Amino acid sequence: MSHNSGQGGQTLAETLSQPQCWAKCLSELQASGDLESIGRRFAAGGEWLFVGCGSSYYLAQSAAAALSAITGLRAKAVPASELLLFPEAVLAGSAGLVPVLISRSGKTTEVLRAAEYLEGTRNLRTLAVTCAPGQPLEKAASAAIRLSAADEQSTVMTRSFSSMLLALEALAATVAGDQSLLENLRRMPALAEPLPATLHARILEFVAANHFADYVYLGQGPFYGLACEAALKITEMSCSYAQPFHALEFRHGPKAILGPEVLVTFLLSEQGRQAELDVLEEVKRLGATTLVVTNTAGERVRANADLLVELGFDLPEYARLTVYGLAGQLLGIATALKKGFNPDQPRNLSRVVVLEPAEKPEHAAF
Ligand code: F1P
Repeated sequence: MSHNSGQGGQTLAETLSQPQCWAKCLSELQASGDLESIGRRFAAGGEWLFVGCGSSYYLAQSAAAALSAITGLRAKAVPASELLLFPEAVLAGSAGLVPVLISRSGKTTEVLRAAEYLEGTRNLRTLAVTCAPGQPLEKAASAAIRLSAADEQSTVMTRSFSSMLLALEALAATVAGDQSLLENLRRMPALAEPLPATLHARILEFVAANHFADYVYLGQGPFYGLACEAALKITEMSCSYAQPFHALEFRHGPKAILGPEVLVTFLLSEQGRQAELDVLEEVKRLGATTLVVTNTAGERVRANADLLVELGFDLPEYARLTVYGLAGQLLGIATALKKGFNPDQPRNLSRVVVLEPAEKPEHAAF
């Protein structure tokens, strides 16, 4: 069966192609030697700043958390607009900063202006991460990681998100000199290969059998950015209302909305597992429907998950991070189709947000 025909066929085909795409991106990066040369060039940096917009910002959040855990270096993520509008707050106290500008298209105005500001006004050397070589971002930055194989035709980002995150994890492993993590990252795509098709079928069935009014996505540490991205997927594709939270933050007010028509998706970490499982049990007790993505499900997960996605990969947590994005992408596609939306033509969205010069605020950085 071709996944390329009909409504949402393009987005679905790109989503399902991820394991092959990851393998290709990693082998091209290995062949080019880019990660080693970029790692050497920026190794002296004491702090990393990941910058993007939309999905690329959420990927920046996960990449910052992953880089800190892998290298022990300080890292944070901001939307490009925050850097442009509040540069003193974002850059306060930073020394030896390595800014990483993330943009699938390499054309998003805010990201380009951030690159120009950091390179020009701040005299900092920046790294671009993009799926579109030859675009203005690559020219504005001092170095670039290019992932042409991950580019999409779709407006909504799926494999570009996961592949750019994977490349940044491989860069972190290179900076840390962690050969074992690099090898595990390279083993991951083959292990993930059977997952998209089976998960797609299960999610279609789950969506057909249930009605949801609201969507919540929970994750801690590097999973928080992935939770934000999953919420964005269902919003972009199906025009549903969705909110992401750090899992334990959900208790502090938001749980008021819980009921059977609220689908709560948990991206369970290993590090925070016990505390996150307590939230899962509470959410279930309060009557919500739950979707759990985890590597290994124990009894507590099984008893509280309405839909369980158990990866079962013999890999460390940071080598399988990108795979946790798949369920949210497929849920977005299935929900869009059920609600009569076409994921290939998301309402009100364009593939790139390009601002006219007239919209440039009167501010030093912007
Ligand atoms: C980022 C982005 C997308 C989003 C939207 C517009 O683009 O915000 O995440 O889906 O349709 O662009 P980029 O800077 O990564 O190209």
